[in-house]
Amino acid sequence: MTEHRAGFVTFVGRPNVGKSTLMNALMGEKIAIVTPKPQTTRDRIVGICPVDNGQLIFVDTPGVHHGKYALNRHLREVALETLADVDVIAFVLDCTSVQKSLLPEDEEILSAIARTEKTAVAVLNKVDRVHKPKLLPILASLGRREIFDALIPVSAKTGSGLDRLRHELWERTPPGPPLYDPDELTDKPMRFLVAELLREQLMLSLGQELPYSLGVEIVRFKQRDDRPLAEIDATIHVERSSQKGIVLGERGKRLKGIASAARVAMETLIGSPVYLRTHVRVEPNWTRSDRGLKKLGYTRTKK
Ligand SMILES: Nc1nc2c(ncn2[C@@H]2O[C@H](COP(=O)(O)OP(=O)(O)OP(=O)(O)O)[C@@H](O)[C@H]2O)c(=O)[nH]1
Ligand SMILES: [Mg+2]
Repeated sequence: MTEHRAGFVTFVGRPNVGKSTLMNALMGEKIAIVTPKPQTTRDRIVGICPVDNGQLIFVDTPGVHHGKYALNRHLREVALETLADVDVIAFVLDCTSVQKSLLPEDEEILSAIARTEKTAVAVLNKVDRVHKPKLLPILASLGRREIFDALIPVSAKTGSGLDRLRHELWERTPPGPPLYDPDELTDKPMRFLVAELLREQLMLSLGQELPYSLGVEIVRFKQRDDRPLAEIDATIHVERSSQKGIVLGERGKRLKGIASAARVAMETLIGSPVYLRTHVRVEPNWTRSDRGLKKLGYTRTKK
């Protein structure tokens, strides 16, 4: 019998490169929400994946972005702090947006990875969208850095390269006993996952700017004892009263559609009918101050 292994692998990179899609694809389960908009993920999220004789534990992180607000800084710190707590680092790039040069955020991540002196691999995601020869300059440039043990082109969307990626990560997982209960899928409570599903629908339905101003708080989550029904009350926080009107839409129609889509997703997750009530509240400029972040639960205490 081979030795039992268990270890943490984090996905780190700029926003929108596909870190969350990648974690979900490797898990075969939807753990983290995914949208076409940058800065979707706001917390570190653990996905526990059973593999042969062991556990591969994925840690999804927020995208590293040099924005000026407190929320941008918080997300960057959450991501970079995670590097210290894992066994293997997977640096994720979107090969449709990098051909030759890396952005300052990428450089910052690379320096942080180098400082950890940990095992790292580079994952070039979204290969379904580029002509393979176009990858050569970026592969060469990453190779020259001497930070990465392996350079792995993948498509989280089509699944191409994922078996190799899983294998490469597993090869680098240290020996050790299981770190989580084998029946667990994530470290996050149902309340968190449910809030995320509503935030996902809000982000998908609202225009370019608004998604960053949105925060979702589950104020009540109750599974009924007398029948299979989860009763959920959610508060959607926005930063300005004009945004409240946009979220609600004409006679509340937009929010009704969003809440209905979120409810369906929650029912799939929970496995029972859901009664979802939503309420929109203005929390002025919450993304711009540490106080605002704290109010919405974005604190840096780990896990
Ligand atoms: N074509 C293509 N699209 C992809 C692939 N992987 C992810 N995407 C898309 O890229 C967008 C961003 O994906 P996410 O997984 O949310 O990216 P992320 O890196 O987690 O983003 P943040 O949480 O904002 O840091 C979504 O629209 C995904 O569907 C891929 O392999 N190919
Ligand atoms: Mg993400």
